[in-house]
Amino acid sequence: MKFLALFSLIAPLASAAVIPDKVVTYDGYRVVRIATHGRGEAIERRLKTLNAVQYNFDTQERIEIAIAPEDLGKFEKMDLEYEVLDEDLGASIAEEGGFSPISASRQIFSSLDDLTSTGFPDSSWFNAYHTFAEHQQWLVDVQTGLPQNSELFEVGRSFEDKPINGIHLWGKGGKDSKPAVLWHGTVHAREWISAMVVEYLTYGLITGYNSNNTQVQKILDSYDFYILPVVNPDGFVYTQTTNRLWRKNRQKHPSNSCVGTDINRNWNFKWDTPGGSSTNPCDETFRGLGAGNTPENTALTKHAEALAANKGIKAYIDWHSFSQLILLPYGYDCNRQVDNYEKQMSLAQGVATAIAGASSAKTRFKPGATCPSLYKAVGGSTDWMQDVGKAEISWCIELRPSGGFGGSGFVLPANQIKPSGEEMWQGMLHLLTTM
Ligand code: 0X9
Ligand code: ZN
Repeated sequence: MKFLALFSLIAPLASAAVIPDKVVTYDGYRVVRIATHGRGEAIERRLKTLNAVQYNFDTQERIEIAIAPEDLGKFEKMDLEYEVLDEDLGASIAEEGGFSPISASRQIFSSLDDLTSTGFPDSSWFNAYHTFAEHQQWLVDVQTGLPQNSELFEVGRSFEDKPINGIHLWGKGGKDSKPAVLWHGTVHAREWISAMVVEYLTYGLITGYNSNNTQVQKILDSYDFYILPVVNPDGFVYTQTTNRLWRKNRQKHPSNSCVGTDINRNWNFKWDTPGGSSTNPCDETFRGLGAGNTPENTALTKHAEALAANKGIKAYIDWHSFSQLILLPYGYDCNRQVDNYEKQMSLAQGVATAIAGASSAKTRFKPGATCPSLYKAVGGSTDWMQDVGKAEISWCIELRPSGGFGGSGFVLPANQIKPSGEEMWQGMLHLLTTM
């Protein structure tokens, strides 16, 4: 009786207290590539006993995984064939550098209206990674560079009620008068380079238009751009406060304590197809309890539907990292080819050539259809945009580094932001002038 009374006093207190998640430092984590020789699933099961984060889902040939220092001994005893990709992931995260945590004076803003411009940004923005609050401010600031031909918009709110917003740019003929070019960045929280590259391209369009660059003017006169650098704000903030390698959103699920849904498995197109997503809320590719049931996906779908119903979607690009790939649909079926495959492939090859020509480093990007060239992925954005959104071009671009690693996968040094942006600018100039 006494115990019950005490318990009923403590229980509400315990459930009211929000215990913050433990911060993961990744100090001493070793990233390895294990050769699986077709035994991927069995090896994956053994690796699940370790405190580790898996990077890839196509385990036929290899598994790339970051292993916690306390489990390195246990891993060695598994006697697997492997190579070391990163001796100390924590050290790479430190080298990524330049990121300043959200300070009390710069909280997450509830609305864009709360922000006033601090002036048109300079290119030093691209010397470092930034907080979500800074990305929001940057949109406000960059918009002042093209006040008559741009506006900011919000497509909806995240699970934690953060704004999912973007910038709309247009040229001659006024807003919403041309077919849409739609760009999404940072659907996967840990893929930080994607927001920076999307912003580099935005910066190029605005500065190019203003400096009377005829090529850029022609592009903006031909298409309405809808650019959303961070479509998964909750996940993105979580990578900066708690866990650098978080991928999903931060949605809670009834009757399961694991958090998060992969927004790129949640699109309402062939969502039920088995094999290209997970039904387990604890997995990185959890598809959600229903198609389109993430608040982020609901907002993005509604926005894309409106563009499709207006002047149509000319080109959609979902910006991810890493592996340096230009991925065409389909992800859900390895045997189905898009109707305009020749056109999309030849454009993608042109983009890859333009990227390689952008610097003496000759960065290689490989074009191909998602399922045959990467893996089966169901409920992905590009399949939806192709078949439901009726986009003419629908790609997922996996940015730097290459699959061979040039840093540590998702953790790319900040001094690679500008080169990544520049090569992609050359790639996009090709696409936007020839598509
Ligand atoms: O698995 C994914 O969602 C993407 N790769 S990532 O390593 N960035 O997670 C590939 C997505 C392929 N495209 C679609 N399925 N739409
Ligand atoms: Zn991704």
